[in-house]
Amino acid sequence: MKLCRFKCETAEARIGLVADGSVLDLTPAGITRMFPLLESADTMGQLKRLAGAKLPGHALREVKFLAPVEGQEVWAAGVTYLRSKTARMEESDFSANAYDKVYAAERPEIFFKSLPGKVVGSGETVGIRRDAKWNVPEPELALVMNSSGRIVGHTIGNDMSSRDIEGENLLYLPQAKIYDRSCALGPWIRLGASETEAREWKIKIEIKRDGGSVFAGETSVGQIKRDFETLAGYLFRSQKFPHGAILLTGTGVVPPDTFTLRDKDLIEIEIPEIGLLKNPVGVV
Ligand code: DO4
Ligand code: MG
Repeated sequence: MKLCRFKCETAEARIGLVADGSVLDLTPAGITRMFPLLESADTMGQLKRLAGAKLPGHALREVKFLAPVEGQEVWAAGVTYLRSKTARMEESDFSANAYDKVYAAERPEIFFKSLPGKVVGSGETVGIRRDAKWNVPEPELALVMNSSGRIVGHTIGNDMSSRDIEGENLLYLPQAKIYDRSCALGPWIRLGASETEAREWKIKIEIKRDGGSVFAGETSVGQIKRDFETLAGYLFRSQKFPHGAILLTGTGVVPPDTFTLRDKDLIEIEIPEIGLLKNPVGVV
């Protein structure tokens, strides 16, 4: 089941279920936030009952999907794929040892990525920093956790990164990762998939410029070195998330070192079992 936040005709955010090319509007049934559903011990049962109720539907083209995030902070795990470790060790002699060590260490790298209100949804512009020369998208599977730390769903994330800033000095990582429009999530949350199922999924990315394709790549979720419970467990250690949390699981696709994003590029990230996250690029 795919749970979404969307707008249609009016400015208010509505909650819906995406199925068969349309969105079933759950708002008239009193569902005005995803939060209670994600906290519920029987999310799927509740949604199945709602899916059978007489509720209005909207064609996909009539709605604007909003980032599927309410009060959740967004965090990110790093260097979870061998590809990410190798690329980062090549990017910086200064930091190579740190990346090598964190890949092998018991404790994962986890960093803060975004406040919920700063996340952009599908169709909205993601940012590249005006003071960076080497900017890339990072297509990642995102875990959606409720306030108990239970993984209740998955969505698609883009952990936009400025590689020259990150490569200059590891202590610049927050500036390479956190700035306006640096985090995209969407288009919605896929509920009910186990980790075993998710590990079969592919993550695909294509970057378009002036109508043509300038980079395409893919990876498999199964290549993530750490299991999801461990990643979620570290995030929730000694820290409470009363609104739940979202955790990006790391990138396994790195464009060649000659590639940098440009203003007006279009980034498409697809996990077929979830959907397509599509964002134009703008300088911030
Ligand atoms: O340590 C740098 C960031 C790593 C990251 O974002 C990733 O591997 O996806
Ligand atoms: Mg990343």
